[in-house]
Amino acid sequence: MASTQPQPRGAFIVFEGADRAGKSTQCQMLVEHLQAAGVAAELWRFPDRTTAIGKMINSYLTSQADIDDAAVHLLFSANRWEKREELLRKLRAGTTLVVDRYAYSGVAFTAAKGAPGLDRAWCMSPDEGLPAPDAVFFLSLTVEQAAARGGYGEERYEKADFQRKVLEQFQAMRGSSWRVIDASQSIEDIQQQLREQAAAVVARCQRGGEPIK
Ligand code: T5A
Ligand code: NA
Repeated sequence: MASTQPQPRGAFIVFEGADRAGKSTQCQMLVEHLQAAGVAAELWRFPDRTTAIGKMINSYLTSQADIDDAAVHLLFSANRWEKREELLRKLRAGTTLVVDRYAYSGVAFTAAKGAPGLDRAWCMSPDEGLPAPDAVFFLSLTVEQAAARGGYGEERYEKADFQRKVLEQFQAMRGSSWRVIDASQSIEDIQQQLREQAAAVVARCQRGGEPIK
């Protein structure tokens, strides 16, 4: 009979939040902290702009290419699917993955467009079957607070009205694995809270998390 004993493995931690909430800053700091504490950990990000699909996504985000809304949504999802095997391999080998954006961004940004036929249910379907994270750290920041951070950048989605709709979509997806962190605090205060939360998730997975699928 196959063993159903939980196996020790790495933790799958995802960071989400609207643009400029501080995700990349905090992910980087958290991975360095985990590594310094002797935890095997890697920083990943989506979109992964280094792959062939990722290069198409980058052209779209920087407005060098126009791509149909449904088609680009499927590209963002495909960019996660092409990393799935490696992601599972790393987690099973005991490496904790700290991932800067994942499928929730995929759903939130496309559904926020309000395009006919591209409702949240449609947006979620291509990501069905991807591994589910052990924890989602949602960095919560209002559009006004984000704008006070020097404003949005030049990329396609970095507009206040659109970001408001993105935040509504994220709000509708909050689940039991989500931890909402007030991202208007200082970088150090946020990091301290994230370290405590991450330590608990990593320890749980090291003891033997639920099998990752
Ligand atoms: N997207 C993504 C989709 O449409 N579908 C998908 O499936 C996926 C995965 C690119 C775009 O792609 C979309 C969403 C995005 O629009 P990206 O490459 O992750 O996604 O976006 P970036 O532009 O790199 O990152 P963000 O704009 O989201 O910013 P971050 O990472 O949240 O913020 P960060 O850390 O770079 O900080 C922003 C600024 O604020 C300062 C930092 O120093 C920096 O200047 N800052 C703070 N200032 C004050 N207090 C704090 N606590 C601060 N923390 C950071
Ligand atoms: Na970022």
